[in-house]
Amino acid sequence: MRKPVVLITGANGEMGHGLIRYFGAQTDTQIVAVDLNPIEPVLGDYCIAGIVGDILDTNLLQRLVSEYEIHAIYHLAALLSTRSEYTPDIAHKVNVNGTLNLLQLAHEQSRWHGNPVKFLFPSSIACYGVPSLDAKEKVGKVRETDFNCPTTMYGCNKLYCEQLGRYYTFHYRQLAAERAPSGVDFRAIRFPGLISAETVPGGGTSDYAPEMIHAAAQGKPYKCFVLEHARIPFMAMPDGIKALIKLAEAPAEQLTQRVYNIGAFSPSAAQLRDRVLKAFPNSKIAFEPEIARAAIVDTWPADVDDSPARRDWGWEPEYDFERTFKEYLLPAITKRYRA
Ligand code: AKB
Repeated sequence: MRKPVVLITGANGEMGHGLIRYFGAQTDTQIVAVDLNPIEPVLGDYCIAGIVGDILDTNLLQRLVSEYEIHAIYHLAALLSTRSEYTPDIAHKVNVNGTLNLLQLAHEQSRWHGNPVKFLFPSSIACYGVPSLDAKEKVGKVRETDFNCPTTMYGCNKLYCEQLGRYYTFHYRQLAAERAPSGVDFRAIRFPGLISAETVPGGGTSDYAPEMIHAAAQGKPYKCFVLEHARIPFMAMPDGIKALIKLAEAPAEQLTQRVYNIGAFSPSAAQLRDRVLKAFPNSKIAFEPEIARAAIVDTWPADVDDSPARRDWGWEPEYDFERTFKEYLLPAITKRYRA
């Protein structure tokens, strides 16, 4: 008998940690976790299987299909924006071909067990490409359909995968003689920069915020790679996890779109520095911008219009800027580095 499971790819990453802990606390959810590296011991206990493998490996996907009955996929595996700029061809393979493989797997699973397979996809603020700083200041909160002209490979990959998800959900094989729905129920969130107390991200361009905080908590100096004026939306990781779960649970008929912005707070890099200094007065934070990398941040909007998410599935962040520091980051990070 195959076991009904939730599949999580990129399980060792920042979001995987929070999600696996959440599902691990639900007695009725069995998790299969996939990552390129061995599943971290703190996560392994929550999973019925931790599989080391590459989402581009069709043998791995066959193995998953033969052993498990997959009802939901949280496809978190991706090469982030900075890393993708160094190896755009690999980024395309992982971010696009990997997602296509999993959409196909979701379709096959649905055909097999006869129920829709929910496909949760963390998309990104990187889908936007605001043409100038001037426009960024003037435009205010951007809607999902605005400025869909990303300048990064990662942004292009995420934007295209959103379209693939929509295609599988609504238009799959529309010319087939006996057309049937694919069974894929795709839902995506365009996440802002996420800040976790537990993990430090790698290879992203919004990394300056979590890096600055984690460095200060460890008493290490930090050189910030963007300019003081840089401003994009950020979010505390618990809110990010909550959003994915809420979107997954929303009844399909309530969703007026399949890709949603969500926002929480939008500090400038200087405001982040000031808040970190308030918490860790001895920390040494300097601004030494890497011009090309900083320029990517300047193409991402300063704020997003998340009214569709609020209206359709009740999105509301619990953590604003101050609460993120006071009630989430500082207690957890201080404990983590004291230990
Ligand atoms: C990155 O910086 O690449 C990611 C993102 C904004 O999606 N954190």
